[in-house]
Amino acid sequence: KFQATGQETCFHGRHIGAQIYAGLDGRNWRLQDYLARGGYSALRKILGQDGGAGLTPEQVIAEVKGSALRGRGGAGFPTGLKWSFMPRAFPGAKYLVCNSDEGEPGTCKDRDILRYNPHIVIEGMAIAAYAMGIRTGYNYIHGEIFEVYERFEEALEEARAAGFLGDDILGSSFSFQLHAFHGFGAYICGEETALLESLEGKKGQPRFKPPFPASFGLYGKPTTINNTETFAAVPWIINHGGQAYLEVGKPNNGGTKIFSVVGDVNQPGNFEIPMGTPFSKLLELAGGVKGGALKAVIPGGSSAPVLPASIMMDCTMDYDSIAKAGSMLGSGAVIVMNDTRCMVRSLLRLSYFYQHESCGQCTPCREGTGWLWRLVNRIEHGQGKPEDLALLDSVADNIKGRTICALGDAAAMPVQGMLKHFRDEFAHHIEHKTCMVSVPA
Ligand code: L3W
Ligand code: SF4
Repeated sequence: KFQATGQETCFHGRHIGAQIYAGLDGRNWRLQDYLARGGYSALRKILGQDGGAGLTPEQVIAEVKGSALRGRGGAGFPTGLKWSFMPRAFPGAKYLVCNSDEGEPGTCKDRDILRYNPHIVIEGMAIAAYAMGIRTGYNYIHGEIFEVYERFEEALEEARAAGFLGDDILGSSFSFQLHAFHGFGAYICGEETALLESLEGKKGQPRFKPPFPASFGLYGKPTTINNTETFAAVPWIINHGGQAYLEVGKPNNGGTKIFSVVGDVNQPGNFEIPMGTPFSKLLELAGGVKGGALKAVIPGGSSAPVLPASIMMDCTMDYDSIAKAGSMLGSGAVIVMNDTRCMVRSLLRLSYFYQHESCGQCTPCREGTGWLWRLVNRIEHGQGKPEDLALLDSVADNIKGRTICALGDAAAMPVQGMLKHFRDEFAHHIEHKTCMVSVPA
């Protein structure tokens, strides 16, 4: 079913082929190429345009539920369950939104999907719209990747001209209008409710949840938001069945996942592998550790707590295994660090990012992220005090769970992960005013 071809080049690095990246060489993103790869056959199938009986919206949702597909944006929420929240009989407008506002440090998979296989996202969104009775959709694309936005616009034009989007798709009674939206480049606009605010033309600041977008979303209407990679998985599920997708991965963690392997590896890149693949195999695909021995890994984007090599080497790449190890799979950015990396310096870089990206709306995050950054900064620069470690813990604790959106937690968790596993390095910096890593044993 899924063969490792190992030879596709795409963006940077190597890929093992599966449904999203298979056969891509960077030039074959157009509609004719997608059709040649069997594209839009899932849409034809549900609409009964392939000679079959078609699938009802309920059958489509049942397949997605059976696949155990979980949201690929970071939270891993079950996709079929999310789709079932959409009130089908809702009398007014309702919306479908694709979150392509990829901004998590280390993550570079969604832009590659849009760059190399945009029609798979369009097809996945059309299927989702059919399943939930939605007629209007938007793809919110991160503001700093303008050429990806332009490519997606071109793909939309192709799909409209060929009758895969618009009124009475492929001669059926199903109509779906899909538009691309160029975002503004702020990390916080990847948070789903900030994204909706931004899409409405307002300042991108998160809303309180609940209500969730499922009941109060774009323009206050029921809205389903999924990540780019999540939509991209849907055509395969419809073509092969939810059960087949589930079996590619492991129970509760269906299918494949794209991991952006970055940092100290010989061949950084995006790798699409079955859920449940050992981390050691992923590391091997990325060419192994560069410049030293493996020291630590941030397994799910910068928001996830760091794990030391000894724990990480026992993990498989799926939501449950990484959560059990004390971190999270998040958006799938695997940040590899070798033993020359100073953890204080690494945390300083992360803390700077979060205090810079905080939207400033709630006090624990606005003030707390600044505190964290300043504390780590003074430890890094030899001005740390013995009480700073307890203070770091306490500030992180006072942010966690006390903010409107997940950015507060995302700023606190890396701090707590670092202190849990690498406290001695921080203590060394404070005591000796220098870095432990550069001091010979
Ligand atoms: C209806 C309920 N809907 C939950 C929906 C909710 C959302 C999804 C997950 O954070 C994480 C964060 C980052 N009725 C519902 C419901 N939903 N309960 O399910 O919700 P939630 O709140 O668990 O997560 P979230 O706010 O979506 C996302 C982490 O991802 N992250 C961030 C990655 C950033 C990117 C990027 O740059 N684009 O992917 C990385 O790890 O820290 O934990 O749709 O509405 N009862
Ligand atoms: Fe804004 Fe931070 Fe509050 Fe999120 S947690 S709403 S980013 S201030």
